[in-house]
Amino acid sequence: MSARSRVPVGTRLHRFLFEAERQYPQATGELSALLSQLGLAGKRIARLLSGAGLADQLGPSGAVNPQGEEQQKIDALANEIFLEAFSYGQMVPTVVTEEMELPARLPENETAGKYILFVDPLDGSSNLDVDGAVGSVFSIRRMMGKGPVLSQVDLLARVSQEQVVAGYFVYGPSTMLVYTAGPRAGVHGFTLDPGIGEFLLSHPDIRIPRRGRTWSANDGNLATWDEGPRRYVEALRRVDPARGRPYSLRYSGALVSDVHRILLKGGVFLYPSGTEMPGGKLRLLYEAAPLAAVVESAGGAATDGRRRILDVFPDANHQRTAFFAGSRDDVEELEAFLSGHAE
Ligand code: P6P
Repeated sequence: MSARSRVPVGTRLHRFLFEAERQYPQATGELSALLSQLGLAGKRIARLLSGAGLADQLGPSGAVNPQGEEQQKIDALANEIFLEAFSYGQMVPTVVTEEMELPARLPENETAGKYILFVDPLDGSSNLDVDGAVGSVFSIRRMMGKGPVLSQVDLLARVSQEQVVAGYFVYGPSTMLVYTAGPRAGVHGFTLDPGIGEFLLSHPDIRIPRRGRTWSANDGNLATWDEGPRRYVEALRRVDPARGRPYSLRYSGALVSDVHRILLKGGVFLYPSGTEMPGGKLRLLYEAAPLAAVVESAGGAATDGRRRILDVFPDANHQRTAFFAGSRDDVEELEAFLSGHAE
């Protein structure tokens, strides 16, 4: 029996991982250790967010992040929380984070650490001023270079190379952890019980519906999009009962929240390139790639419009990408528009 069938809803994350590792005699326990450190960061950020409005932690920090965007105070705090969570444990000597131009080095782990954490500590933080859902996105990959400093070998490797865990926290009415340890391991969702400070299994073995009824994108940018995605959305809007159309638009402006909805309910998320964002807006390494890993492990698809996101070889830590992800049939149809084979 797989671990999934062995542990019921409500099982603690630690027990779930214990049962999952029993399936693999060669398991080292490192995945459990990494997820435990990730879980600590998620819990601390959830607690931070719950009172941010009262502690004058909202609003701009006065700094600008590597993307040239105004950094929110809370972005900097969330970044520190991730760095602290991995500062020990001899696992992660290097962190590529949206909030820092260069990779952060964690000196205590430089003798033995062999994993790189790629993280967007707090995505969609501008939603916080209006108490909207936000998220953290992470991917952890095993180093191939000699380390501890991120080498070109690791930087230029395919984004899914040696990826041991990828996922996100979504901080909404509840706080959830959703992760995949690879296509064969499935996607599992855990909900934080703040009363005991534990993530409990709430969504075992998430499978994305093959087709949905919603599309998620910033409709205000439509006129600036490349032609393919624009014509696809126009098709989604047409009345076509046989195809369950028109689809409904659901867009919060926080990537994690929007993709989480698509993961559970089906449909398609689009952030295309266009005249305003020629290379797309979303970051490849710590936004698109981890979410693509989750969506694909749940049976969906994720592309940059030309190839699977997980097949992309990056050129730089903070590079951006066009991003389309969701139900397999919906993405397949979108790709026909992108390639000009559909009207
Ligand atoms: P727009 C938030 O700033 C973010 O990076 C993602 O969370 C979100 O999907 C996107 O940007 C929203 O961008 O152009 O619609 O405001």
